[in-house]
Amino acid sequence: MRPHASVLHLDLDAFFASVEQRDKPSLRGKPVIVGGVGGRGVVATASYEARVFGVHSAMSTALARRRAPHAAYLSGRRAAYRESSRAVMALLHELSPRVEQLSIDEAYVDLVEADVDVTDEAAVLARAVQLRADLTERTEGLTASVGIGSSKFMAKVASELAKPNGLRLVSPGSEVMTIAGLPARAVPGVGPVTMEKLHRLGVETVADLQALSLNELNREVGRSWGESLHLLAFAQDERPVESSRETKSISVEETFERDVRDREILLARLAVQVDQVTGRMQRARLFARTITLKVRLADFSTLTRSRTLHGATDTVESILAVGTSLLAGVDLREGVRLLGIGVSSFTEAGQEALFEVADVDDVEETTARPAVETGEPGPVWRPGHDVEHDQWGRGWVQGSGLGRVTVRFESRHTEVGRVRTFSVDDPALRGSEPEPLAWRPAASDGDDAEPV
Ligand code: TTP
Ligand code: MG
Repeated sequence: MRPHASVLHLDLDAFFASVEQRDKPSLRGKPVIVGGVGGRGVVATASYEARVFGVHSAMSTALARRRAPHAAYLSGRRAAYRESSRAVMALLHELSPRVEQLSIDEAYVDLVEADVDVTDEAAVLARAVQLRADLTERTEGLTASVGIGSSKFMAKVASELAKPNGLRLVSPGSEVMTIAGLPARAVPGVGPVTMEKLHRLGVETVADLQALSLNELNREVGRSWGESLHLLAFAQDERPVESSRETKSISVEETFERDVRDREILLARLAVQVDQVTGRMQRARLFARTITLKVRLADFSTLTRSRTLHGATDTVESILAVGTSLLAGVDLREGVRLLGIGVSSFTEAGQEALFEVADVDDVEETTARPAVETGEPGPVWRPGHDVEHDQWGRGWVQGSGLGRVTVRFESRHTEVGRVRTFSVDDPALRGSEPEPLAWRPAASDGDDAEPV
């Protein structure tokens, strides 16, 4: 924990949905859901207007359609999201050289290296107000929530409390009180596995966690994690803001006080480790194909065992299953000093899947089914995608099917537009790139520099 509130966390509001509302005037103020639109699709995000109906990320689109039948369902335009993300990250780099990007719409900024006096809270707040205004201008209408605190943990909590479209600074001294009422899963590193263990101890909130003795905690979750958890419950978080580099692997390992021969104990530790690794993957929106188990035996010999899967994953279940089977091949009679698990060979495949068209035999979709799913020739008229018409100009696909495509002719800076229907092979109509931002990346901002 730092003496001043000098870590900033920024998270764009309903990011993909907000980009859609920005570019489609008719959807502003309306429920918008972005994700897989096919029968087996999953919601990537929902606008705040759609969240009122109980629609949220990772829910099946089928369930979302039952809860919010009148919402707009769009299949997503990654190029548009990437461009806005890049514009925001560039803005953060103008604020401070130390920016740690966590995902496409989220980053930490170290204000100690920014041109602001971190001992002056009013000055820090003024700088953040400016940042949010600059962001909205540069992205032509998006909003972000910003939290500032004395550690990454506090900055993240603060931005969450500020959501949506808000700013919050947690002053040094008020941290422990601020987090007390939050659910324990707000603590960094606490995933479903740890949460299950904590439930066994009757822990629901951070306050419950604060009330546990270190001994109780260690007994349930293991010593090294127990100690960190105990400190985190009192907002003691020393993690530095690390400038992002491309993430090549994510791993955790643990050295035991005494050599362990009991397979059950090792499996329990492995489960906690997998929980932490998948938490980090999910926050970075990464999916891994290679899983590596590391075991150091009592004689200091170190074994690594890897398996590469056909498809990429980010789930606790699948990574734990591989880890468990790799551990099954290790002779434990010697005793284990250190156990670790790592993942690598990252893809964004899981996220890719959100945008995939559904299987051909899915029958749910009728109006918004892209041509490719019905076996029709011609371009894919996915809902939400950009088109251009010789006479009517720029617009977006509202729906398609039965050889017809419905287009609304409007764009970022126009009034709400009119809807027209065309034959899918109308030569005057074609797919288009998203309308670019006026902002342009500096020449050196190549794609390679992006962690997501
Ligand atoms: P989030 O920041 O988690 O969500 P959000 O920006 O939509 O909403 P909030 O205002 O609560 O921050 O994720 C950022 C974007 O990442 C989101 O708009 C869509 C995408 N995403 C996925 O593709 N899959 C997911 O499972 C999640 C959670 C997000
Ligand atoms: Mg967000």
